Amino acid sequence: MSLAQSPSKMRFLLYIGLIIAGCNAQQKQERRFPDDFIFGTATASYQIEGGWNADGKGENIWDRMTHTQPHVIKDYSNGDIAADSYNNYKRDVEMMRELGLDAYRFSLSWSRILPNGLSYKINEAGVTFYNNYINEMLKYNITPIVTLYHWDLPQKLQDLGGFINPLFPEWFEDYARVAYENFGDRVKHWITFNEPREICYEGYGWTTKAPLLNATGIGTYYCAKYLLLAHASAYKAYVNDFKATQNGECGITISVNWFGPLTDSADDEYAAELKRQAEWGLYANPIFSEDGSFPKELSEVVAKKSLEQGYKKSRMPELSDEEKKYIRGSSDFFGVNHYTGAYVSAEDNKGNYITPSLLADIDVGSYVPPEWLSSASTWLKLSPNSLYNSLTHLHNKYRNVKFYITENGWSTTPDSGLIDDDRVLYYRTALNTLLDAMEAGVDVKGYMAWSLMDNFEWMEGYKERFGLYHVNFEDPARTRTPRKSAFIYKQILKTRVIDPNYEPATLTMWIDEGH
Ligand code: GBH
Repeated sequence: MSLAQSPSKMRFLLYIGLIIAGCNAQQKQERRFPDDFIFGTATASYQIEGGWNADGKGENIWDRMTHTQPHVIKDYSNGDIAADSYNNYKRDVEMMRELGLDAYRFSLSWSRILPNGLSYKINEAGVTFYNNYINEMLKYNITPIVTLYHWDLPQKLQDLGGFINPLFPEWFEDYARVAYENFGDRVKHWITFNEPREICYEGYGWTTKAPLLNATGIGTYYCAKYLLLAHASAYKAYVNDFKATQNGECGITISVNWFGPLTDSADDEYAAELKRQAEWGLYANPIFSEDGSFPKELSEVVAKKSLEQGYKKSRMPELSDEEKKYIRGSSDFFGVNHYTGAYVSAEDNKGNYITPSLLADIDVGSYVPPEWLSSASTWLKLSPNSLYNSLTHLHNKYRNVKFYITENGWSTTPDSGLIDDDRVLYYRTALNTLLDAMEAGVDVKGYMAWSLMDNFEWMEGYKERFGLYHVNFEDPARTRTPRKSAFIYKQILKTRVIDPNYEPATLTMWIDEGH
């Protein structure tokens, strides 16, 4: 008798099938983000606000650079108007409600609040703008997460040497206090700096960010030292004078891409370790490690090469025991900006370096498999598991640290339309490996997608788009339109589950009840 002729056997198999399906569903159910996990999106002041000289705002290093050297920006553009969030902030918050965000990470423009950078003169209109923005979020239960510094240093402070001036920590602490005093009754999550590597290496040690200092070999290391002291000063100011009454937390955000060895040879392992130390260990080690020093192997190679090059002492400054103690432990959380990864080799694909620099100091090569999916940005590929590898590595290295993913995202070209399936694939992949990391025991409290909307992408101008919402920069109203990825992200937030098959029925947005 065949199966089809036996109804009872059929019923039995069907029943077993249902149990298996049920177990699978249950397993899927377990791959949930916890209810108290914070989902948000991130932006930065210069990239979205515009209003570059509105209502008393002072000039910053991006205003100065884009106005005096427009050719350094790919499309000769600037952030004078950007997405005009200075005037569109209510629409921004409406988008947050459409997505159902728990939180929104944005940064304060230092020179909008303190036009000269110094705290003796407060621009009240700037304070009012941020009060309005924050209050509008709070009206709808959206938690503000505030970055004090996302690259737009007041020009007056740059004129005095910026991060390389030993007074920098004092200036930054004074500014941080103004922010805590004015917004700390409502803001409970503070991030001092966004991406020290991009500030110090790209801005001071190279020419891929303002102020294009190109002080190769020295700028990066001195900037790192004073940035860390400034971070610690702002952290201590919060802990000593605000935390008891305001009850918030304060940390730092560091860019952590994953660098693993190309082969398992000892040389490649060492090369990868050097690369990680140069990329983020330089900034993370003094804060999160137990000994509080600059990373060992990196310090050794810089010292060795400096002597070989005829310097009397290492180009990397020391941290005194007192300074180490001051910096160590100065963060309530580790904010991770993660985008991609690469393999590192001791021998292959190395650069040809003429002058001393951070890259010449480590002198390693990197390799990106050609099959990794490419975005609109040359540096950004979909590297499978790189978020998982980064988080588990940091978790093992710096014990008991709690993490937020403060940025993660994907770029498309300006003309690529609203159907952004690559971005959808990127987010689903990243969020799945984030769940893997959490299941492996990494304490991650939240995740911010970069970015809420298209914005001024630094040296790339408006040529690369990271938004869940498309922004029409040709339109004076800077109209914002959700991409497909916005609907996918919304669904993940709502269900706390990544459904690989979910497709939005329409690309028309709405606000759910209660948002
Ligand atoms: C983040 O940096 C920033 O915090 C954010 O403001 C930015 O919009 C976002 O990424 C997207 O780029 O072109 O080869 O010179 C991420 C780290 C470091 C990635 C600089 C791009 C340029 C490499 N970024 N890097 S290259």
